[in-house]
Amino acid sequence: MVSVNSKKPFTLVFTLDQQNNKILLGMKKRGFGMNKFNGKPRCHSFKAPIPVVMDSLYYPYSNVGFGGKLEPGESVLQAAYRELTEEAMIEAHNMEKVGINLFTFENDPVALEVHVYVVTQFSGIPTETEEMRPEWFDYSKIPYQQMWSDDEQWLPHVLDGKFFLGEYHFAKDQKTILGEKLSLVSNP
Ligand code: 6OG
Repeated sequence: MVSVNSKKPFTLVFTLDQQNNKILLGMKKRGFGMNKFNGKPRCHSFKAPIPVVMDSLYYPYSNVGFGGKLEPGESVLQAAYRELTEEAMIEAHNMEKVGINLFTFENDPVALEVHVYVVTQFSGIPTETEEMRPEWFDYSKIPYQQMWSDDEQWLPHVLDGKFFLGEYHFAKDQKTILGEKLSLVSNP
């Protein structure tokens, strides 16, 4: 879809309470995706907070999953466990890979390769950290308007038990999707 010079790996973890159909999101308080709810991903080259040119009606908050970049010598899976503990203060007992997103941005040769995981068993109580404020949401009330624009397209399939491969090319405003491709795989 777009030519990139390099890909940087990130993790993004969604913790699910499958008995009650709830998903744990984090209000990101700083960094890339600040004021979005996320499962949690991160990128080195975008550490600076997004300037306030963001449309505050469109992104009043940033709700995200939990995750981030890899530390030296760390595998993607190890990073996923570590990030969830660092950001939500819980310890995952399982970690299932449910998809991969490749994010590219207008005029940026660096792509983000975000590995998405689901956790269904954990110990501890989600607790606010310097970076994130965790909150449980019903599957039917996920605040997509406060999340990255791509989430609404692939996250429902994750909740439906599918494995996905996504590619999203963003405009400079970091919310307009200029190009996209989503493939679903039932049994990878
Ligand atoms: P730090 O910068 O705090 O973590 N991330 C994205 N997540 C979604 N759903 N869509 C995007 O569209 C994203 N771009 C980045 C990956 C960055 C976190 O944000 C995620 C990381 O978990 C562009 O290290």
